[in-house]
Amino acid sequence: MSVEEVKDESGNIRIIRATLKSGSQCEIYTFGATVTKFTTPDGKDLIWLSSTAKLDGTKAIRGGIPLVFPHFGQPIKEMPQHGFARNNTWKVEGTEIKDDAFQTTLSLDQTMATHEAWPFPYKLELVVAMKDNELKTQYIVTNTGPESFRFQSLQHTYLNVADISATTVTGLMGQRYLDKTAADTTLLNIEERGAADITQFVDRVYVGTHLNSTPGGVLVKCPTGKIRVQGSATYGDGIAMPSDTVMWNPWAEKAKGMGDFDDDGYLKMLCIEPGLVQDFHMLPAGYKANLTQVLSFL
Ligand code: TA6
Repeated sequence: MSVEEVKDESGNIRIIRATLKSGSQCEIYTFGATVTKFTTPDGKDLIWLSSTAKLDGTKAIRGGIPLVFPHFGQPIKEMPQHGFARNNTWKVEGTEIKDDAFQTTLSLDQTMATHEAWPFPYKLELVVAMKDNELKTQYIVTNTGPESFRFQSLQHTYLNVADISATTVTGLMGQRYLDKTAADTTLLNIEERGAADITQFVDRVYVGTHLNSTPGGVLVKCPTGKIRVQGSATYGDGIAMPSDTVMWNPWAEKAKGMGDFDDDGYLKMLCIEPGLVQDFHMLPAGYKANLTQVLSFL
């Protein structure tokens, strides 16, 4: 097993690469604390990364698991889409590796990144824990200031499904969702399909899914294999709270319209994104909100 830290000319860590004894690998850019790779012992790439993604810090990385905070989309017009967590360099707090497990923690706070439209003291932490066939990412928001603030957070996970036409998603039947492609994006629809397929542009927020309450989470069956996505959230000292799940595939036209998204990338990826995004959440002074994702290769 090994941990490689790629540093810039100032000696700051830019990339962390870890390999377990089994051969499982993960890669994390300190820019945005963006996980860009997770491969299993038999070489299955679970994470999709656009070949045209900017990896030089000039914009958020297209692919991997970008982190959204303090808003999802652009409800605060003065702030960039999806906030500032994904386009700033985080600090590596610590790393440990054993034969069969790797863990690292990265952090960001208001002394490193903030915005006048959202001027609150905060701390973000991303705890990445890799085992042979599992990648757990805990995304923790802490209000370190004297007053409550409102926020949204999300793990914008790009899965490598290899072929979207041979991909189905199970575990969402009966869940209510907002359809951002519809004329009325405020309507709550019901997912009626046991095994949802993706055959066009899809952008929807399944609300209150609290994925770890779904038996076995959401299961993505695709040529890469069976990928389980479990999302859950706790508040304060571990009070379970409902979390949401975003499903997104831009499809052909929108993929072509993004300079950092491979034109045919929509055929190989699907975003399944655990988040706290249906609306803003209030976080009192001193409180934490922990949004956890567990990616498992079954
Ligand atoms: O994944 C949901 C979403 O909000 C989509 O509406 C789309 O905008 C996507 O995020 C990508 O956003 P980005 O700013 O990374 O291009």
